[in-house]
Amino acid sequence: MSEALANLLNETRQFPPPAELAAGANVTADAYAEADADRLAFWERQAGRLSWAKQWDQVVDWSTPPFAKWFVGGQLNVAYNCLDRHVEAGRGDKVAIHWEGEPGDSRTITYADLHRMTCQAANALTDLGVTAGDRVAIYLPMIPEAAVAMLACARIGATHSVVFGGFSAESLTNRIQDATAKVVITADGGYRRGKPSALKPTVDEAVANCPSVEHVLVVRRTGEEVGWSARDHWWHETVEQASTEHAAQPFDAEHPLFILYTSGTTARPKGILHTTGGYLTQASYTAHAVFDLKPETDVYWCTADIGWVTGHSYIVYGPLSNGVTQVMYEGTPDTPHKGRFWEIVGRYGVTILYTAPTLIRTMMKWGEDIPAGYDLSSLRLLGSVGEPINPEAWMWYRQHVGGGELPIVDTWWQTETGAMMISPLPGVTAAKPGSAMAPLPGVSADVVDDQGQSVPNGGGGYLVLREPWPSMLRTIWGDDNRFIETYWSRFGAGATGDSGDPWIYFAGDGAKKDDDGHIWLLGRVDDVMLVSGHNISTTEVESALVSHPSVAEAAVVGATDPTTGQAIVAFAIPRGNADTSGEAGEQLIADLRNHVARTLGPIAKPRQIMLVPELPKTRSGKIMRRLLRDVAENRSLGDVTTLQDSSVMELIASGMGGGK
Ligand code: 6R9
Repeated sequence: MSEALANLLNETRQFPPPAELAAGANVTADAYAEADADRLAFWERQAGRLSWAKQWDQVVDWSTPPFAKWFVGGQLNVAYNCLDRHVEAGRGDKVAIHWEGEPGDSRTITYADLHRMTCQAANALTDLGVTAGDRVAIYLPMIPEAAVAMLACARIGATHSVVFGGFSAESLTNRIQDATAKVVITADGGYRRGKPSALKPTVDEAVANCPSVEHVLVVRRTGEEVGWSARDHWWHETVEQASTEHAAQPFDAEHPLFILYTSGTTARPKGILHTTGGYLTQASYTAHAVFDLKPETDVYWCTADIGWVTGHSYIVYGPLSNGVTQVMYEGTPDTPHKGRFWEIVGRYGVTILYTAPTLIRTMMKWGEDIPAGYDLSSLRLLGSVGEPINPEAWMWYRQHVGGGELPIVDTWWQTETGAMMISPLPGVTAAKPGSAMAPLPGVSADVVDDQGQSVPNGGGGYLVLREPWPSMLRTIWGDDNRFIETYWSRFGAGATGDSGDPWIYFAGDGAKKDDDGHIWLLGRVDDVMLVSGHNISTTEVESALVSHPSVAEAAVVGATDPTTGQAIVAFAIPRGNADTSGEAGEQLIADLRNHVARTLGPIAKPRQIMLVPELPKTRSGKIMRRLLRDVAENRSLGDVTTLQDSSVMELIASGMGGGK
């Protein structure tokens, strides 16, 4: 990465916070200074934003790295912090969730309602024999019961493992078996793309191979016919009949809160383990600081699914612990029409929107006329997460969703980090389009070279985290060795074997520091290409392509090449109005190759560009470059079970046959 081209990412635009937001921001520049002066005291103060049953004795125990303990000796209940304390403070009538189903049905759930529902679910789970430390798998659509199920587990100290509703029976089986879950919470189905999409049959198939499962709790959502067995219980016949009284017991700060499996593109999924006190501290603080949440006035909407970490930290635990009102939406952005998201923003007066670059690029492809047709004037802050956001997508988001003036927080973090780590602060940072900017207060991120040396400004390398942080993963469930091997053995003590060296967390992402020291994420390190001895990041070439007015979205891979080692092969989705037929298409491809060469230098000129209608994505919206590499190298397609739409691959492969 040190050889990254000198003229890459010469983005110079910078947007200071709107004066009004800066003047009233929850967090000011002082937070950086305070955290720099005393990092542990800073995190103690953030832990103090929560309600603890017992104060901790020690902020962090890092005596047996890389195994951390935070707020040692402290006790708290996560559900109490998300619900009871707001109700006790007289805010029970405040709306917690404006829920909208895909078919257009809706529910308004106050904090008092959510509290009652959670108490009932906690009692019902207890009746089914679930006790603290047991694991419960949750496989639900985006309905309020998903949040209730998670909070009920937290309330009784059961460890939840949410599995995204789009995963297959086999993926679900693996995850249930790995965690030896005792109960599965599911639904008959949910609505997707205008029709019911069944879940229960998948659970039946999975559970047949999971002897640990004693009970299956089923929410009725679609009303479709389902198979039934002795271990099945309807939610409305158990949970909704249970007592609404339940006293939350405090749990140890290090009590396991949840396991969440990261898919990984190749290897066996890793069960990322998060615990109670440190996780909630950082999820809650970052939601407060980065979204500038004002519980009295904001209506917040995160478009992620609860099956991903973003849904855990920024639909359930972060927003609810802050007592804010939020929107939760069940379905897809283009059902029944492509303006659905903007219609929802207008209907509920959404003030803060948190979404993913893949969504923004899809909206770009559909054209700016669509958001222009809706009233988006309630919005005051925009967020992005999940992938690097290309500068052009950032500008489009600001221009066409943010009316040319709203701040954008590009938040870098991972399932493993539990909460945001690198992001602008909306009232402080003058953000640059495409940069996550700087580590949040209390976080020490750095970019290092192959030897683990911090790179100077202008240099590129690997993103690392130098100090433990409260919401860090504690281990990989059942596999401490893999935890050490994956995250702690590339740099620092885990690499040198010298216990005098510091332990350094390897994030697996490439990154660069610009001349001002701001951080730019460059994608997973596996996605870096080596072309004629130059390291070139897929993200940079993709951003160059997307900066061309005819391109909405692009994916770039390095394909084996006899002369250059690897050659750049690009897949580009044209914008709605671009002419791509016959000769016009050939001309566009030639223009694009030249455009990249002009933007980044001749070394980055793609060998080949294909115009495609879609790109293969994981279900969480990340581009699957591994599959595109197979197409580019004419290999047979690998495992496509986690693809959003596997027919995309056939379309792309047939486009390849056309020789473009
Ligand atoms: C929260 C989440 C983690 C990986 C991470 C990185 C990519 C996430 C990003 C970003 C650039 C951002 N990523 N946010 N890359 N800029 N703002 O997505 O967790 O699903 O575990 O993925 O996503 O590559 O390492 P997870």
